[in-house]
Amino acid sequence: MFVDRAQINLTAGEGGKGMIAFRREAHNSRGGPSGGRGGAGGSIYFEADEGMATLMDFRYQRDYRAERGAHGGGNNRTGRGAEDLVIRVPSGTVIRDAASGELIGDLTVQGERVLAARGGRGGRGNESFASPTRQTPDFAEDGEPGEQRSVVLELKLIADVGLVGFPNAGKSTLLSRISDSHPKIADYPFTTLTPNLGVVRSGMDSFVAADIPGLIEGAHSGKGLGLEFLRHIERTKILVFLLDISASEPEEQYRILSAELAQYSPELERKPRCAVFTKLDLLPPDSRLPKLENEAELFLVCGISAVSGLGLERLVLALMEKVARERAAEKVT
Ligand SMILES: Nc1nc2c(ncn2[C@@H]2O[C@H](COP(=O)(O)OP(=O)(O)OP(=O)(O)O)[C@@H](O)[C@H]2O)c(=O)[nH]1
Ligand SMILES: [Mg+2]
Repeated sequence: MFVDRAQINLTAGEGGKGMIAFRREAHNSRGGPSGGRGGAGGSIYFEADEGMATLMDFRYQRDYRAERGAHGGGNNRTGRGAEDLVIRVPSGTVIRDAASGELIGDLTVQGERVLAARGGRGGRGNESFASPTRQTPDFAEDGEPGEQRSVVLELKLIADVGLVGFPNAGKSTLLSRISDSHPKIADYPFTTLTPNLGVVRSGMDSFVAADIPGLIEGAHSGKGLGLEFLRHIERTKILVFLLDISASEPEEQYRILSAELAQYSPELERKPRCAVFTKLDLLPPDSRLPKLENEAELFLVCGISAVSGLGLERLVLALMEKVARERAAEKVT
């Protein structure tokens, strides 16, 4: 459900044949050899295109071929190399060899390119085979065949909303309560080892939320599991900071998380964000929520209990509305 997938076949271009030719000379019907080399066959590349959203096109067209190189000519002329074939795929596409599973590329940034099937080299013409002992070689090479392989394309769904928080803050629990995803939940830190995605629905609308492994102080420099996964939230529209109200100093958690994200990338710092205090059921009813620094920058501060369900509906509605607004703003620009 979360992954768009397609398998396609690539055949890079064959190299052009080497030429067999001889110079014409008045006194000699067979002058020196002059057959040129064949041109290289076209290679096949994949290129990330942020304008594409799905791998649908690849369901309809499965075979991709690059052109062959031109044959070599007389007078030592090398055949023209064929043009490369560039296949555009949505950013976020991972490309693997279908047979071996080998990773060929993981294209994330607009315009990023990877070579997937190399074109064959052109064959040598007979001129290349001349030597003092073999002055009139009457043979040439064929071009090399182009590389041929099947590849699997996988597009990871990009989340609209990223859930960030310390280990054990209740990120996976929240995701499991509001989406169709069933992440592992446990009362020890670092339960989540790789990001989970879930589709959150309300009425006709939906958004995708990602629960990433817990962050700790120093995450931007590689501490804990955080660093590798921060890149998964780089493309979300909004960030939700989950703060465990039963832990000591939840406002301090916010300050640390905020600083970590800022140090990782200014891009993350600019995203609209909200703060959600979790595990409200562990406090006496009517307890006040702690004050956060720069609270005015948050589009929402609220409390929830994933156990009792308190505040979940309101949170989902607020996120849905914010996501819709961000989507609309993106269309305008
Ligand atoms: N009482 C109570 N416990 C909760 C609530 N939400 C989560 N928990 C508990 O808190 C613990 C951690 O929850 P997780 O959802 O696994 O936390 P996480 O943030 O995903 O943790 P990591 O994956 O380790 O980063 C579990 O034992 C949950 O049952 C809540 O609203 N109330
Ligand atoms: Mg988790």
